[in-house]
Amino acid sequence: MKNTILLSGAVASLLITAMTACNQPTLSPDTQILANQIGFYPNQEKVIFLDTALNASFSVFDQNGKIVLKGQTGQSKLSNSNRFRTPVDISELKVAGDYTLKIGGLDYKFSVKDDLLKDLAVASLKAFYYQRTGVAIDEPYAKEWSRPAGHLDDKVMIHPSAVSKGRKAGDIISSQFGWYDAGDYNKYIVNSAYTIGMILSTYEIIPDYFANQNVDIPESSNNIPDVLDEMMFNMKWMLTMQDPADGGVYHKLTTPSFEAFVMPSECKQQRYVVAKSSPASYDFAALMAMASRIYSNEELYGDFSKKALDAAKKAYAWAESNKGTFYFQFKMNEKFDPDVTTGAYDDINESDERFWAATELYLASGDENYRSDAVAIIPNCYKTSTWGNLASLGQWQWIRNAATGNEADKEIGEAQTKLLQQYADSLVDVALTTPFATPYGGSPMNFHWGCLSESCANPAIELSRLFYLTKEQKYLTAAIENMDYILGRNPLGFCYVTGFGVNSTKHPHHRLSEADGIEKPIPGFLAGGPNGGKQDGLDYKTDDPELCFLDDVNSYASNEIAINWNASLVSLTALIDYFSQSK
Ligand code: 9MR
Ligand code: 9MR
Repeated sequence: MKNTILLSGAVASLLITAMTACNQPTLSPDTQILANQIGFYPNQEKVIFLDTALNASFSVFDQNGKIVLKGQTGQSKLSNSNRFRTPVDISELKVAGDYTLKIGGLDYKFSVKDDLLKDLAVASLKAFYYQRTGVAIDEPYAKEWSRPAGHLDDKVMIHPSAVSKGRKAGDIISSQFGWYDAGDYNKYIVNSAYTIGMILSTYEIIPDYFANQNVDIPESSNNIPDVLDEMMFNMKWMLTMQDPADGGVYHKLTTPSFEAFVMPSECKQQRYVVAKSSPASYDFAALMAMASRIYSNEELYGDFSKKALDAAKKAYAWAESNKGTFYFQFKMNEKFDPDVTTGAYDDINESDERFWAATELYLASGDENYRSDAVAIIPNCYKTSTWGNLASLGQWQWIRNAATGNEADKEIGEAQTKLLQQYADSLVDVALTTPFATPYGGSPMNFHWGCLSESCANPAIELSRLFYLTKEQKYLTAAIENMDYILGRNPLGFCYVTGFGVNSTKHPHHRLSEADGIEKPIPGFLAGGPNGGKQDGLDYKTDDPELCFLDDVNSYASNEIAINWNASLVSLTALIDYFSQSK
């Protein structure tokens, strides 16, 4: 039955009187109510779920105790973990305010407001500030999470795997700044390039949203959007990872093994740059070319743009003549000492990295050679990106370029838009079938390492991009549904972002949060999410992939945080917040 807004006429009131007169089933007091714990936008879909099967009427009260909406539960669906989920659709409530839902004898409080995700958008970007290496994280910006500088990286050693003309094993270079990758303290080129590429691609869609955002970082008072300052902090480090002898880019800067859970200033292990790789070099080339376009204002950024484009061309040229130079940590350790056992970001398919790089180099330079490299390997299907498969970063640029490019480019862009549309439509269709009525979460395959970013937020970013192009509401609605999932509309009723919601990640696998002696985790970080792979060997007490999550500091398979996952959160919150304003 369709919900009925009270005050909408005599017929509606009669109907409501009839409904309330019926005997209503009551819910057990421990029934979970599963919903976005931050709330809802006035003009967007609003659905709250019950963790059980129920057919009943409900009422929504405003703060004065007045009934503002009455309705009936929707159809219950069975989930993978064999539980019924029942939707309570309150979308017709369109006035900002604080409300109470009453159903089956239970109360649930929620708010409806504009700018709903504004604070989350700021916090998810501020998270990058907390990850900064080589500088003190100061009290005025960081509050209780301030800390002294660590990992100055002014004496980084050339690992024997990274030897080249002019740099022998054991030589010392400076490779300062940049962010910690994740829960660990290392810095990885592949993931850095991907992270910034994702965020800059969002910046390009809604630059005015970011121009108005104050993240409260040391650079906040300059004339540059905070997001561009924060990305620059890591790009400056990335530029030091290019071997001046030949343009190739070191795969990572790392300690031989992961540090203990201690603060950065207590870490003493020697740090190394290790082997150059072609995927890292292509990723670096792509990002630097992209940044050369976005940071082209010389008054604001000096000669960064020229330097970045030059670095991009050299990295691409190196990768072209060293195709297939993959990072095989195991093989590297057989040949060289010390052994390195930290994150590998190993990827043995580089055609997507090459495609992204050639695309960005073409857009930045106009050089036809890059264009033909890109066009020769342009994908014929569209799927959202991950750190290891980031073709859609390039495909999206062709789509954007359709509006301004020449006829031939326009044709390519339009063909790619069709592919994006097919992909987005498939996501919208899936949402009709899943227990939480979200595109994400219907299949056990959805729950893997980093899934909330890669399979939940990232598809939602593609949906938001298509909404931006078409203004078709169904795409934005589906994107918001996945955001709802992250923020509590899920089997565990859990909000997977630190510092937000009423029941959220408190013990992320994050050295900075764990070692600082502060009870609250650093806010604004997205956890990897439920992961049926259980690679950390912990006892999850269940085999249902959608439930394989532990808010435990040792759970690196489900509860780590990472810059690329936060790039998804930054992008999705900003896009949704921008597109959902009713003003
Ligand atoms: O802390 C490490 C985390 O950042 C990685 O994602 C994870 C997988 O590579 O490894 C974590 O480190 C663990 C290591 O692999 C095994 N010993 C325990 C370490 C800390 O929990
Ligand atoms: O995000 C990465 C995930 O896709 C891989 O399955 C996993 C194991 O190789 O590694 C993840 O990346 C980790 C990186 O290697 C080291 N820093 C922490 C990252 C997040 O767990």
